[in-house]
Amino acid sequence: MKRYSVALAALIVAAAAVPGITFRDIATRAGITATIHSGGPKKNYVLEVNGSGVCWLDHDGDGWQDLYLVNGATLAHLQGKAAAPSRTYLYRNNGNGTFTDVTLRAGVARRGWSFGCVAADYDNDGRPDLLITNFGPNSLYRNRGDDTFADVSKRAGIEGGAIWHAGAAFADTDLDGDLDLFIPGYLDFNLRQPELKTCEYRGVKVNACGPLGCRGAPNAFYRNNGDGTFTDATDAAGLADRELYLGSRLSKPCLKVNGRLPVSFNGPAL
Ligand SMILES: [Ca+2]
Ligand SMILES: [Ca+2]
Ligand SMILES: [Ca+2]
Repeated sequence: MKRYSVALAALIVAAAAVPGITFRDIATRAGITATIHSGGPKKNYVLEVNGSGVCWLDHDGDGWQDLYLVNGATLAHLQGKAAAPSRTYLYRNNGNGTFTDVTLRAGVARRGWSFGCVAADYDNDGRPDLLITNFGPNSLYRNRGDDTFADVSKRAGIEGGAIWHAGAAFADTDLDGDLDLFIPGYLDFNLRQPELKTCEYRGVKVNACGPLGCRGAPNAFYRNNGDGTFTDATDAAGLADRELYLGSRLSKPCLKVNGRLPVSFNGPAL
């Protein structure tokens, strides 16, 4: 658990190397005060090690980028022994350096263990929609255009089953004008697996040793049908992950190959 800060440490370090550029942490003053959870402080399971993602999107079309914060949960919640400690957050940009929490009004509060998000206009209505990748079935929220979203996960057919999803990417792979969707599976994880063994990282004993020896989870590629639904075309597209690598991050290079955007994801199981 940690207090979320807009001033990311990596950015601060990078800025320090550039004369004349400095960053200040203004998260609290800006009204971004969400608490982000990722298991307990001991990090006995690999599920607790990864943090969660953020999306910038202008959900209400006022020209100001709004902020969506994905959130995690606890093992007790996963086991049904406790309520989720928090939820996801949508902060509306007020255009004056401050943000307002509009999550509940917008209908995008999700309580559970989520990892990533992608803002994209999957239904081509000109408004950004939100895909949330979860430990478990994924979530898709359609932007209604009235500052609210509809949960269309089941109808869209992109939930993907009870596996660990981390990253995702939209791309119009067949050039029909509709964004298709690739969601790699990360780890085949359940709480029956043993807790992490303590290891050393740069001479310090830590519990978070990474997914050493864990099997990966399968990928899914969904072709956009253009009517608000997707069809699982993983095998037909040649994107089935027979070796069960660990898919966690995605990139869409600007380079086009034969007029198409290639999508890559990270490498083999450790
Ligand atoms: Ca906005
Ligand atoms: Ca849309
Ligand atoms: Ca397409």
